[in-house]
Amino acid sequence: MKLFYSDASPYSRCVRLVIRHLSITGIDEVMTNPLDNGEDLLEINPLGKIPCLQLNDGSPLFDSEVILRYLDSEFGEGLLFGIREHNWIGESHFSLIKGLLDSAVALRQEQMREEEGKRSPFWTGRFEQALLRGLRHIDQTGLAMSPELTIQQVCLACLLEYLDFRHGELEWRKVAPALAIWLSDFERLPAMKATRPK
Ligand code: GSH
Repeated sequence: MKLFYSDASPYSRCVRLVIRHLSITGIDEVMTNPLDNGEDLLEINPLGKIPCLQLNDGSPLFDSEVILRYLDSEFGEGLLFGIREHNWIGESHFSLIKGLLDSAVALRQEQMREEEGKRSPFWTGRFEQALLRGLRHIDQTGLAMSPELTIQQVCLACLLEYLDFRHGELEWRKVAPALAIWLSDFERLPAMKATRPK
C-alpha cells in the first residue's frame, strides 16, 4: 500500500499515528505536497488532497476518515472507533473534532491568502472563534478523557499540536487548560513523536 501524505497535514498525521499505533507494516509513505498537483496523486484522487491511501490492488481510499475507518477495521478490530456498540454521541464528538481540524486548516489557508493581499478578517475571526468555542466545549465536558485510546483522542492530539505548529497566536491553552494537561501526557507517545512535523 502507498500513503500520500505531508508531515504538516494534521489529517495525514492522524492516519500516520494510527498506522504506528496499530503496528501496521507494508505501507510506503510518500511525502507529497498536494499544491504541486503531482500526477500520481491526481490520478487516484481527483480532489488533489492528502491523505490518500492506495491499496495494493491500486484502488484509492480518501478522505482521512475513510482511511482511518479502514485501518481500524482491517488491523485494529474496530476498537478505535468502537464499532461493536454503536455510539452516536461518540460519532458526534468525532464530527466536532473533524470540524475543528477543518477550521484550523481553513484558517491556515486564510493566512496563506495574505500573500495575495486577500485575507478576510471576517472568515479569520469566524474560524478562530469556532476553534476556541469547540476546544472550550471539549475541555469542559471532558470528552477527551477515556482510559483507552480512541479515534477522537488521536485526532484531537493532532489538532492541538497543529494549532501549536501553525496558530500559536490562538493561545488555545487559555480556554482549554484540562486539554493542555492531557496533551502534555499524550504527546509523549512514541507514535506522536515519530509523526511530529519538523
Ligand atoms: N476532508 C479531508 C480529509 O479529512 O482527508 C481534508 C484533506 C485536506 O484538506 N488536506 C489538505 C490538502 O490536501 C492538506 S492538510 N489540501 C490541498 C487542497 O485543498 O487542494
